[in-house]
Amino acid sequence: MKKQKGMKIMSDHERLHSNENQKKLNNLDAKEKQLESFTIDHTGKRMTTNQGLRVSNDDDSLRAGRRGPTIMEDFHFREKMTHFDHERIPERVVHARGSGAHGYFQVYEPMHELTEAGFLQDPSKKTPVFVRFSTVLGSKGSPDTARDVRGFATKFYTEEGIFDLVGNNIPIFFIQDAMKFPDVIHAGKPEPNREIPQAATAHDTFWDFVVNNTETAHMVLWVLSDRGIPRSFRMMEGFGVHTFRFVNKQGKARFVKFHWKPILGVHSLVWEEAQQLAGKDPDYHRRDLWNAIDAEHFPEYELGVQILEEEDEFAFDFDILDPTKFWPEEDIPVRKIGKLTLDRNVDNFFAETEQVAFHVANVVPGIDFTNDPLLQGRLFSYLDTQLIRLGGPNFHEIPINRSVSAVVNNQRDGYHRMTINRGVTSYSVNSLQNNDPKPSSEKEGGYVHYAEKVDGRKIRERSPSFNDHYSQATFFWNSMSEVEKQHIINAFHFEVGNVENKQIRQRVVEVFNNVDSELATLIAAGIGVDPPMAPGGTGVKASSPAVSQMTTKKSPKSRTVAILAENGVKYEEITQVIKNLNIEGVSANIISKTLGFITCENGQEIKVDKTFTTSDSVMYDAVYLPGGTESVTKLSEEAKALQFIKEAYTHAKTIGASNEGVELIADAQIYGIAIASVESSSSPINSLGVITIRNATNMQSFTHAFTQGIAKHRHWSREMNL
Ligand code: HDE
Repeated sequence: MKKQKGMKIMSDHERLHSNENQKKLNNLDAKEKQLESFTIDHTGKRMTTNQGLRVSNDDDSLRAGRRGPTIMEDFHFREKMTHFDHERIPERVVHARGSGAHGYFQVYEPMHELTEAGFLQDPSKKTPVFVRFSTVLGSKGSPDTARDVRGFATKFYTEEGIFDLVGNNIPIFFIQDAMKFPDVIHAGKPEPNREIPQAATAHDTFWDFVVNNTETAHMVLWVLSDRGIPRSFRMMEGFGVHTFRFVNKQGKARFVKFHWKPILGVHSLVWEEAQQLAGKDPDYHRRDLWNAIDAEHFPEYELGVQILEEEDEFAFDFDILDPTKFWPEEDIPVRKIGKLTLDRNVDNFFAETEQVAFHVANVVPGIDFTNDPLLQGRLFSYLDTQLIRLGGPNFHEIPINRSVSAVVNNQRDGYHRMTINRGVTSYSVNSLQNNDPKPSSEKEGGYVHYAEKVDGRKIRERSPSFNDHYSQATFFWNSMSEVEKQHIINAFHFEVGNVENKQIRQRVVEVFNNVDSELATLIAAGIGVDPPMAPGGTGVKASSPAVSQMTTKKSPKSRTVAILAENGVKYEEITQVIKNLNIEGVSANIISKTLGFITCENGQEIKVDKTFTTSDSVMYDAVYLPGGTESVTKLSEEAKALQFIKEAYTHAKTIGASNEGVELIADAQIYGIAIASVESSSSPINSLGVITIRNATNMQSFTHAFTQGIAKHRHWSREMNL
């Protein structure tokens, strides 16, 4: 059942005395109750000023005579305009473009052996969460589908305080030391003289940084892989990236890496599609997330952990404190310990998604840090950035950031302080108020940092164990399927092909020659520079099947199909297919030349959802072409319809066609595949994900084959056929 939202705000008196609402509130979780008390619904209400005064006219300013000047006395005008003038806050310096949703987390079994974290103990308990997904480089209004890393930040509102898992969709990072973060971001952001290009790394400064800071090589390969252009926030993994610590009640610590594994599998767009979407629907991922939750296809991710005993800290040929390295799942398996479900869209983007403030240092007892130098720097940056972005030290009081456990301390004052702290003392130790609030011992739930032994001289030096920049990059390259490798090469050709400085382009080839000679040679072939001068590579032969997307989970659930139809379409065919698709969790849109209704062959009317002008094949996962001579003839004369089909084919999407609809495949100039003919039997024919049928008495076997095709996500072998 969808959760009930949008209750009107009430006074405390009303709230206490409304049994019905009291019942509703009791059913909401702690965080929702808290948010609800700040939520207002305007329905049926009278307009007031911010002082609660009823407003008599909101259209005309107060003026001296009908054609005279506005009068200073007009407090309503001044208040309205002043508020408007101040409605913007600085966007995030990175991850400015994002989308959020509410949900909950449930652990599968008590985790006390590994950690004392309270929210990881009771499988019957739902911990409220808020998740914000984002791109990194683009401004707040930039397109969702830019090639970039995606942020995956989760705020757990636990009973012991807030735990923020501020992760990305790639398990490693560009740099090894936080000191370099401003540099890598400055290099990736638009160039400072003319502020070009927006939300893109395909420019000189980024690649100049890469060739001069070779620790980036591994991450660059990941971003240029399909991971850089996810199909949906719902279909990407999340990673805590750094090595963290789990500590149990007995004080035993282990190293841990956090993973989010999407139930729908890990899937990506194709680059051309991502570029088209940036223009046709820049809100593609935001819309996808919102629509999926609205349709109750709640996004789900399992929380996975990789655990390493402290005594194995040095058992690997990389340093576990180096954030440019991941732990191969084949060596350290990912144990799935719980599930995150996102089941509620926000009520207000600004109040929730824009004002949410994550901080890597927000941890609970049982979760601790390591000396990863990137993590150490982040522990400073996140609190600091909120001070400018949210305008002062009280941002933890903004509803979306409030802890559900009581916040009690001697911190006072500052801009927009909401809490009214009673009493005369705001210091400790005090005797006037019994030294309240008192700290808690570890036993009473007080957070105690893991007592790691640290001993060293003050130096600005990197550990030699961080020096290998290439072995895992080769390992990742080796793990890619042929199709994935080709996509990476294409991405290099686009990215580095846009670099104007030839010397930088040449150096890209030299840097990636250290990873793999074939890779470097293939890069060079598309960017107008020489192939590598000498064979390179690291000699790493191993691979990690877990990092390839080819073996990921497949499901048709929540996918969308475009059905192209005109007057004269076969009613039985189209309605049976839609019904069967819906049973499989696939939704369908009918697309035609104009909005309104189309009249089917039997005279029945069907509503049109979108037109060829308001939609595009890149907005759908698959295309279906139903039969009906008149409909098919009209579509065959509609250039945009034929382009729709051809483009879906080029982007390796499933295409289904029945009876006369099959003819549109050749009309769209798709050749070289087997399709059903008039003489065919009534079984569906599947050729490279193009599923056709003729002469069937019902559409069951067709829809079955079609849905299986959709579940595959893309038919990559088709790319080799183009
Ligand atoms: Fe962030 N990062 N980051 N980052 N990061 C921010 O904090 C920073 C890094 C990540 O949806 C900022 O509130 C430094 C790695 C996400 O609101 C800022 C370093 C990972 C989000 C910041 C890193 C991330 C941010 C900007 C290198 C994956 C968006 C706004 C030491 C594990 C959170 C803000 C949201 C946001 C600093 C590297 C993830 C400036 C200094 C590695 C998902 O504080």
